[in-house]
Amino acid sequence: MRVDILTIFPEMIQAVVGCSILKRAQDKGALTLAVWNIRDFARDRHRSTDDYPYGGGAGMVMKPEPAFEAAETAMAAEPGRRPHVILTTPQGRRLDQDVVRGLAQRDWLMILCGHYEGVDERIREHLVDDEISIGDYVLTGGELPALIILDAVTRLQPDVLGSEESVVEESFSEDGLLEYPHYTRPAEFRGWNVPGVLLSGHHGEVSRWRRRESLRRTLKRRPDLLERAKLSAEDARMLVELKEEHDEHD
Ligand code: 9D3
Repeated sequence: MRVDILTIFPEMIQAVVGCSILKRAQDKGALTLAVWNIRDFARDRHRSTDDYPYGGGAGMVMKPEPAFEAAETAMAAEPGRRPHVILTTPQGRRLDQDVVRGLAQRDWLMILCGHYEGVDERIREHLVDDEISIGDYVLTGGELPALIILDAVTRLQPDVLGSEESVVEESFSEDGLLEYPHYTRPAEFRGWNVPGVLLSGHHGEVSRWRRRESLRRTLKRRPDLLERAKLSAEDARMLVELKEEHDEHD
């Protein structure tokens, strides 16, 4: 997959993409990343990327010319192909794993990092295909959202994750529940013991315990996920028991 990121803070992107799985994915050739400084495409004496809003009001607006010229220069690298162009903005559709899976199918993404109070509407209308928010809280700009999108789509590319990590992705997307509690050695730590069933060697009992704890945790913390989860008849029975337990403790 190719990803181009257009930003007024390229250092912020470079600081992250040289690390960890994103670095490994680039070294392996699973990810080709290009970071473009929008300011390099500003033509005026002050190299401005923003300007006052027509009609007045507070805040600045991202100018169209530098953003379009940065995007067109990046697109010229691959004539005959067009990227899926994303704007990171609080007004976008909310990122979740379904959105990530859809974006991960594309072979070329271009992410324009939103900034200032907003972008000139002509950028939205004539350059951008898709607008994405990472959640309902206020950040200082679209760079961290761009990195989050990049991280999430990169880990779904073939051969980026190790076999153990990819199993986790499968199980999350398969059933849509929160994970069960994990333990490792020692079996006793400061008087706190690992649940006996995990030491028992009874694989059937371990599986049932984990499934129950996944359901318990999802019911308590994210009941919204249960509506979309893939539940077996046994899961449904466990849920009834867990709800009864919950009610007894009221
Ligand atoms: C006064 C209205 N503000 C919107 C809540 C203006 C505004 C605040 C902060 C406009 C942009 C920003 C900077 N944030 C982003 O560019 C951004 C973002 C975010 O703040 N939260 C979640 N997802 C995203 S994606 C881009």
